[in-house]
Amino acid sequence: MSWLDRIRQGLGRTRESIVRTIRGGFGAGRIDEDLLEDLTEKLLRADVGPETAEDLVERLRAHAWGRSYDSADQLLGWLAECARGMLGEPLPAGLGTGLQVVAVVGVNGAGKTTTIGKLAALYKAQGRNVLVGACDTFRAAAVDQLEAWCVRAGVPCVRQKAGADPAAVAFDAVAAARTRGCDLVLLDTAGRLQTRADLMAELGKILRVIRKHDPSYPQHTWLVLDGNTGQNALSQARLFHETAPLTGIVVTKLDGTAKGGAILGLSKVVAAPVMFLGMGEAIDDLIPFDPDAFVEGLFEPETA
Ligand SMILES: Nc1nc2c(ncn2[C@@H]2O[C@H](COP(=O)(O)OP(=O)(O)O)[C@@H](O)[C@H]2O)c(=O)[nH]1
Ligand SMILES: [Mg+2]
Repeated sequence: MSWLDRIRQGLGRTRESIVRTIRGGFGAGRIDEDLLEDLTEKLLRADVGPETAEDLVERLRAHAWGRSYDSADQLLGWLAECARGMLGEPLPAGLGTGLQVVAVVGVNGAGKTTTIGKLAALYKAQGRNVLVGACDTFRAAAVDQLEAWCVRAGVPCVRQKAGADPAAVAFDAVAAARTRGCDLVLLDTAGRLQTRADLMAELGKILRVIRKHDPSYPQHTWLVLDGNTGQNALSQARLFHETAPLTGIVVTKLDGTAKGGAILGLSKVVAAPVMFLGMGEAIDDLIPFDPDAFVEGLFEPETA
């Protein structure tokens, strides 16, 4: 199956919810105030989330005000065009040259450790010399989980004992990467509630400490968001961005949710692009984000 097919397949539940709701709610009609109001409500029922629904509906207003449409499927097509406008252009491939440091952040259970395992395998397959740092020292089990992923991916893992200072582990991991001539460091960090100031301060310390190696580190800070969180993902993105300016986003667990549409609203919150989608628990279930395939996966009904 191609990546594009896998995006479509992974978004199956979200698409079903959107398509069923729009088909069930609209026949032929005209884009007027009543319709837009009704549509907002239906999009909310389809778990698109209030900010995203509002943005989408305003775009439809600008795109098609006063126009008549023949069927719910035509309306879906217009929504797809508007949704596409909410996403940026596909990313140029590649991370940059020289040692690249990626700090992976997010709330507890979002899928950070799993995503790091998948990223390690993916970049290794692209010829990168990868090293992983186990900076989630909060629980011993977290370090073991990460190490198991590193064994699967075939990359080294720098760890210390549970309870060690996460910033010290991050510093050591970058040092080890330089010594070994690695060109990519992935730092796993402890899950933190974006509303807990002390934990956010700890994240700030990790970033400050690795800058002692080189002020450009980490060149990448990727936020991992659980696709099930829907609209709350936007507030997570906002708050993490304040502590650790984000350069990329990974959305996980899209395989099991109907709330994938909320992602459309992310671009309004942070400039950081969605880079990958997590579509399962296996090592190769990480798919590069493609905006065209994503929009098709959300709005385009199955062709019989
Ligand atoms: N179905 C599915 N499960 C995932 C995905 N990514 C992570 N998980 C699961 O989510 C749970 C939490 O993941 P973990 O990586 O430990 O989250 P962390 O606390 O952010 O490090 C685990 O049971 C993972 O297997 C995904 O893309 N799809
Ligand atoms: Mg973890």
